[in-house]
Amino acid sequence: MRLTNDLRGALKGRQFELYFQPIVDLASGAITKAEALIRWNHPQRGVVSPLEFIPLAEASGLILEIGDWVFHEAARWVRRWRSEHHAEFQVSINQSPLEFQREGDSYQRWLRHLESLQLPGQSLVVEITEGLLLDANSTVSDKLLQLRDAGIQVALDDFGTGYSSLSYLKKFDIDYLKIDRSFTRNLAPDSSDMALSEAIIVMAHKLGLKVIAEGVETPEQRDLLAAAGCDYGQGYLFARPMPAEEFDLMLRSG
Ligand code: G
Ligand code: G
Ligand code: MN
Ligand code: NA
Repeated sequence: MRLTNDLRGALKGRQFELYFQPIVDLASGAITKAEALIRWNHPQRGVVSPLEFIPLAEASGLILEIGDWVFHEAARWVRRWRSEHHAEFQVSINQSPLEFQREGDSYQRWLRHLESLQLPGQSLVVEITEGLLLDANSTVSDKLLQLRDAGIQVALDDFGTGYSSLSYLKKFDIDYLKIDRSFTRNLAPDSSDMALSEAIIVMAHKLGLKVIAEGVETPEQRDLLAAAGCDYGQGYLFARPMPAEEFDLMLRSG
């Protein structure tokens, strides 16, 4: 397929760009984290969504190189933001199920790279989806342990959309739950989505996890989440995903 062919040249051609979206501490309003989101600036088609090219990258095996590129870019920027903005700043990166289950010593190499930058593992969070944990095989458990050994944290993305079994939450060491934006969208006092969000937050806290609400678009949603004890918010209310330089300027301007 032509797009897959183009994808092969995209890394060398420097056509990928890492965007960042702020994650806000709801109690203080401070930006203490960011999610890294990849973009492909295709020379003819313009911006291609990861929803379109990540599956192609997985099918062709290119996902491994792309994932490494994302990691290196994320590490470069989090180093800067930890030294210039907030000492505990974290950047989260997304890993698709196939990518997460890839063979090899990737986290060992990542850890060595972080060490060379004098960054602790806690600078990074890896976002995975709950489906991966539901039918967790030994590769998945092993990868989670490797991350843990490296000090890299783990977030469960799109939480609440997938499965009803929650037993994996006690089985695996997870640091963050990201409440899916389908819950945030219809938040209102006494709504069922409000009840579900509150229940997720209480459960997460009892298990020692922090909660990030995705898709926060209005001050009302932010206030309801904050009142429910949600730790962090992310969404268009605060900012859309933006190029790293722009994100850097935003942090500098306070
Ligand atoms: O930012 P946007 O809405 O375009 O992201 C669309 C989807 O692509 C999201 O599900 C997101 O998790 C995924 N995605 C974004 N960046 C990356 C990445 O670097 N690697 C992987 N595997 N998925 C990503
Ligand atoms: O699957 P994942 O949660 O990684 O994807 C994050 C996606 O959500 C990104 O594509 C990002 O662009 C999108 N996004 C971020 N904030 C908002 C928001 O407030 N509203 C909507 N509709 N999408 C958002
Ligand atoms: Mn995500
Ligand atoms: Na999500």
